[in-house]
Amino acid sequence: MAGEPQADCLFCKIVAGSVPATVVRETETTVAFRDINPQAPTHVLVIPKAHYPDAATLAARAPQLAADVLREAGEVATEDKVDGSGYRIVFNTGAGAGQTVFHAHAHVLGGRGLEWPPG
Ligand code: D5M
Repeated sequence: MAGEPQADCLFCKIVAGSVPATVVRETETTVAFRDINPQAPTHVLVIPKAHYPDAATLAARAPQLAADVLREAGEVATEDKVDGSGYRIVFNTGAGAGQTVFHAHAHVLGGRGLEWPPG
């Protein structure tokens, strides 16, 4: 069923606490934790606690939860003090775009200059 925990999902395991993560924020519906392979001084992942495979599916099936993820991305940027200099919220969607974990997540990147277009 949509949103149900998946036994083989790494981020569901982080939500459950069976895989450790450096959690920076948690709400009733979301968790934010530092990326294990940071690409910028601030590199935090914001995930819904419920399992959806990607951001588009999350937005279609649970729009309030998608809004929660976006709001938390902004809160992370404020807490890490990268909101003033500018930051990027990225949702890699599909393997061809670099998605490797198929549990919806926002990358929050900041603390350095960010080029456009991204690679
Ligand atoms: O992003 C998936 C991201 O997940 C990638 O930047 C590494 C990160 N990752 C993988 N395992 C962990 C753990 N255990 N903790 C924290 N971060 C992790 P994607 O957009 O799917 O490529």
